[in-house]
Amino acid sequence: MVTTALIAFSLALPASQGPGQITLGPDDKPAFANAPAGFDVPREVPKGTVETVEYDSKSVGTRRKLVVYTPPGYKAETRHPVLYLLHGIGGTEREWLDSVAVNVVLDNLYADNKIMPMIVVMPNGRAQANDRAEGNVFATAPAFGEFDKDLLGSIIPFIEGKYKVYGDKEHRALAGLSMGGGQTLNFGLGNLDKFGWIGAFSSAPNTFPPAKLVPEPDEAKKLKLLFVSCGDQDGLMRISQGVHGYLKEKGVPHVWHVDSGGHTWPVWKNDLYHFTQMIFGKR
Ligand code: FER
Repeated sequence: MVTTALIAFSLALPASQGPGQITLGPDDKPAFANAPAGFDVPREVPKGTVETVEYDSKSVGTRRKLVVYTPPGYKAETRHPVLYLLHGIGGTEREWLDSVAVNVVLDNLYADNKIMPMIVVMPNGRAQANDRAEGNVFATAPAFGEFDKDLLGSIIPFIEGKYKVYGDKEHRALAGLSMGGGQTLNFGLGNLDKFGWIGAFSSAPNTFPPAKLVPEPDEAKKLKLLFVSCGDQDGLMRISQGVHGYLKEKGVPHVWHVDSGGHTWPVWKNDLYHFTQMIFGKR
């Protein structure tokens, strides 16, 4: 397993060696305060459930794993909205859960009446037969580009068959960090009929150029939420800045949140805390 810390280290290289120089502009500031202390610490509140399940991937041709969180009180009779949450280049379907207790964050937010009850699906975005984070994970980048076929063709139908969920874009969100942020922008903005809520955290160089991402700005304006964020010390900042600048120029409403921090988990935990409160409406 290649740790995110190693990738964070490589992205913290001096600008001359790293992926890009960071120059902050006047728009590049936080949209939110930090999540309150203890937001990710278990409390005496009703608990959701986490399970790992397997599905047949038609596009990869293998049986693959994904992690599913169902909220407290989930009953198979009640329909729920679904957030598909994608990991980074060094991760697998376990990365979000192993790095931040996604279930605890959501249980606490739910107990505080701050989120709608939702199912969170954490798939493996490396769409290839060996989908473990082994060896040179950067060499697996092309497989992240193939993941849309698996997500749309196998994962979403599997989830909608197995769980009691809504099947429309108003009840389907896509979010991810780094490689998963790029996938979210590429696949979410590329399938505006499928996703109503999009959250791209610290997106990586797999992100399509803005004009390819948003060829028809009027269509993207119909999204319920487009959330773009990055840490102010992240060597990949220029990618998110480019997306924000283009959306602004084209008048596409979006949240632009520049957190303090690098290409690291404190930033993504905060994104999870805020993004989940903004999707699927209010209780
Ligand atoms: C790159 C730098 C970073 C790249 C991918 C990443 C594909 C991804 C980082 C992550 O997911 O944390 O040049 O190229």
